[in-house]
Formats: sequence, C-alpha cells, structure tokens
Amino acid sequence: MATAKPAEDEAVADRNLLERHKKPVCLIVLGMAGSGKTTFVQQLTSRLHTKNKPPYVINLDPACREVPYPVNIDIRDTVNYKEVMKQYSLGPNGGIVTSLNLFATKFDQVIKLVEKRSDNTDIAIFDTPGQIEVFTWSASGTIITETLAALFPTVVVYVIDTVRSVNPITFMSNMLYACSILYKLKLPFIIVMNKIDVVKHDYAMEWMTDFDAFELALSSDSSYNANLSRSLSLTLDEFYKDLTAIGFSAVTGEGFEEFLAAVDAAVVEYETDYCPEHDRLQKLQAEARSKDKSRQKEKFESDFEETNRRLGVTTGRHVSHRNEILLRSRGRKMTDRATSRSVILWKNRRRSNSRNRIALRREKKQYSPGPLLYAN
Ligand SMILES: Nc1nc2c(ncn2[C@@H]2O[C@H](COP(=O)(O)OP(=O)(O)O)[C@@H](O)[C@H]2O)c(=O)[nH]1
Ligand SMILES: [Mg+2]
Repeated sequence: MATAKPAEDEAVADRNLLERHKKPVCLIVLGMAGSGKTTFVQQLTSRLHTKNKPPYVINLDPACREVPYPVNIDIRDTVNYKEVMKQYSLGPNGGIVTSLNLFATKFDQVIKLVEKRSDNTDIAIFDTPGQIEVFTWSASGTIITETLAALFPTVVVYVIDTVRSVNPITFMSNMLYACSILYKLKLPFIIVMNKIDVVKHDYAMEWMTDFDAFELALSSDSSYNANLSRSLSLTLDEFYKDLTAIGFSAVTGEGFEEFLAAVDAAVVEYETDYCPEHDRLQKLQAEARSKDKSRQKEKFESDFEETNRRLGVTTGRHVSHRNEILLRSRGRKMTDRATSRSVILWKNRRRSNSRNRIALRREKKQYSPGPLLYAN
C-alpha cells in the first residue's frame, strides 16, 4: 500500500498536466502605464492572425477609451467604469479597482469561455489596466491570476519601456517592481523590452549581466538613489539569472518570433516548475483541511459525550436528544430572525429621518455589473 500511493499521486499529477497542456496558454500582460501593453497586445494579435492562429483576447482595462484590437471579452461591456465612480463616489484609481472587483465576480464565466476555445486557440491574451498596481496589488488581480494559473498554462509578460528606462535609476525601479511581481506570483516570467524601434535594449541587457556597466552608468550620480540602485543591482543578480528578457517593438513587430520562442520555453517551465509546486501545495492544503475537519468532529463528539455524561443522559437517547436540540434551536433561530427582520422593517418604515432616507436611496441605486458579453 505504501508504494502504491506515490504512483497514484504521480498519475493524478500527470493527468492534471495533460489536461492543462491541452488548454490555451494565458498571457497576462503587465507593465507601467504607457509602457505599451495595449499596443503590444494589438501587435501580437495581428501577427497571430496572420499566422492563422487567432488568439482569444480579453481586455481587463475598464478605463481605456478604445480597444485597438479585435477583442473577445471586454470588461467595459460588463462594467461601466464611470457609473461605478459616480455611484461609489470614487476617484479614477478606486473606480478601476472596484470595476475589476465587480468583474472578478463573473470570472468563472470567462474561464468557461476560454476553456471552450481549447480546441482551436493556442493563446489567450489578457490586457490589464494602465496603472499596474491596480492589478498586481488588488484582491481581484490576485484572484484572476491564481485562478488562471490553476487551470491553464499561465505566463506573466512584463512590458518595460526602453525609452524611459535609459535612466539607470528608473531602470532599477522598474526591475524592482518586476522582481516583486515575480516572487509574489511565482509564475513563468518574460520581460518584454518594448519600443526598440526608438531605443535598442542592448544597454538594459548589459546592465542585467554586467554589474560594472551598470555602475559606470551611475558613476556621475552620487545621490542616495544612485547608491541604493548600485547595491540593489548586486542583490538583483540572482533575479536577473532567472529572467527571460527579449527586445520587442509593439509598433513594427520586431522580436515577435523571439517572443513566441520565449513563450514556448515559459510553458515548459510552467509544467516542470510551477505545476508540481502548485499541486504539492494543493495536496498539503487538502490534507490540512481534512485533518482540521476530523479534529473538529472529534472535538464535537467528545464535547457532546462530556455534556451528556454531566447531564446524565444515556447514549440511547443521544439521537433523539440531539434532534430535539437541533429542532428547537432551528425553530428559535427562524423565529428570532423573522421577528428581528420585521422589527427592522417596521422601524425602517416608521423612521423618516433624512439619513435613513439617503441610505435607502443609495442602497436602491447600488451598482451591479451587467451580463458578461463576448464575441466568438
Ligand atoms: N515607438 C513606439 N511607441 C510605442 C510602442 N509601443 C507603444 N508605443 C506608444 O506608447 C504609448 C502608450 O502605449 P499603450 O499601448 O497605450 O500603453 P499602455 O498604457 O501600457 O497600454 C502610445 O502612444 C503608443 O503608441 C513601440 O513599440 N514603439
Ligand atoms: Mg493599455
């Protein structure tokens, strides 16, 4: 028996892997505002269409004016960002986060739609909101990413603006952000150094592999920021080793083939590194849950025995006694609930102060997202 269990586990893991393998690769495109995420998705989509491999494209940016690529699911069809801002009295960032939260409640439908396309789509692309932190540090961003990663081969594509990153301190901030996302999500990670039609990415590649070159770029600067960047560069050495970085132009499409090769390698990494770890953690969680359940059951039984012993109730009467208690408490709860509800209703009807009226009006206006619309 002891030898059969690992073999059984392996078979389950293999089956999970095979099922995930048949599904489209999900690319979650992240990056600072203006780094070129949307233009990158547009270029990728058009190139894949030319290759006769149309991707499934999902726009998760509720605040964008227009989507410049053929989109299959658009968050703007489900959630009205301006209305959310108005009704919840929010600013632009709060509006985007809340819209994403509302959309996340319907994400199971998105999953079903992507799954449905497994036979004829190799890639699903997720374009994210302009402000990166809206996605990376929000609960809905984490839910979306983790749900995708549990069901599909998922790769994070981090877009960096090579034009803005020529400043070594800006480059370092960008890399730190990338590093924090990589260690938070632990998913395969591709850095796309975008806009190489304007500035080539060679300088960035050199800074990532040669500390002296980075130090030279900082030599004229003796500020605190520069010193911090210098020491961080040494610390990030390990992180750079794990990275795949490619040059890309979202305008000309240069670097497209290299990007596809990086995606293939990332899928292998997902299968060999991420999945076994994910499955291991899931197993541990399931074991902990079942242990907890049995511990609770044991505790309940011993408490019950103890109470009966103290009350002098015989074991034969356990069932009827328990039923009686349950029935009585259920009845009491229902009547309690009913009476308290009627009291509240009565009070609400009676009370006519303005605060109550405003609260009621607001409640009535509570925004709810529309149905999920999608194009096939
Ligand atoms: N020259 C050049 N401009 C780009 C490139 N990618 C994006 N842009 C421009 O950068 C700006 C911001 O791009 P956008 O895709 O909206 O960025 P997002 O906020 O990350 O989605 C737009 O004006 C784009 O035309 C590129 O590869 N080369
Ligand atoms: Mg965008």
